[in-house]
Amino acid sequence: MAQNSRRKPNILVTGTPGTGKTTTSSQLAEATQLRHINVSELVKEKKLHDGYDRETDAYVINEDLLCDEIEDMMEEGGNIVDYHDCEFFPERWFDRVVVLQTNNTVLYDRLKNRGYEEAKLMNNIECEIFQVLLEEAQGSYPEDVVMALKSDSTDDLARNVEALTDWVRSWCPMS
Ligand code: DAT
Repeated sequence: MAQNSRRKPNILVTGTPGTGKTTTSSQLAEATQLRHINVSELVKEKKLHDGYDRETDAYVINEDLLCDEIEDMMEEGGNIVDYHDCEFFPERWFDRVVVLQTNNTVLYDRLKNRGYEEAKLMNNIECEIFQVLLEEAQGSYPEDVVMALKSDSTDDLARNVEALTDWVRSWCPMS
């Protein structure tokens, strides 16, 4: 199915863990009635993984199984996909790729509160400092599709949800 045959847009919300993907996606889904696909939850629930990796303290996602699982929904449109990796999805799936970014000190506190141990915490802070997700998104999707949004405060959160809601409402299938 061609990209512009979707009746509603698909949005990828990506960023380092803790930048606010799930919070932003769920508020955006509520405001727009788009479907929130929390990839980490889906992978666990439907066992779309190749086991648990103790070293990274995370499931080893099976990208093919995941893409097969959500393909029909993505072709139909109207999805907000929430995940900290963005490189393996088909480029044609997304009309907008949002990269959330958070100040290091703020992110450190959020991940500490989440109970991350030091090595995992520092890995993620480094990932944020080097803007890894932004570079990956820019390397995987067209320039005009990718946007970086600051997600430090609840004001940022409200502003981002509002701006994205406006974008969804003005999105036109033939654009
Ligand atoms: P992610 O899905 O990127 O891992 P999250 O949505 O679970 O992040 O948010 C992590 C924590 O930070 C959670 O307690 C909610 C809070 N949070 C997220 N975005 C925020 C923002 N813009 N301002 C203040 N707190 C935020």
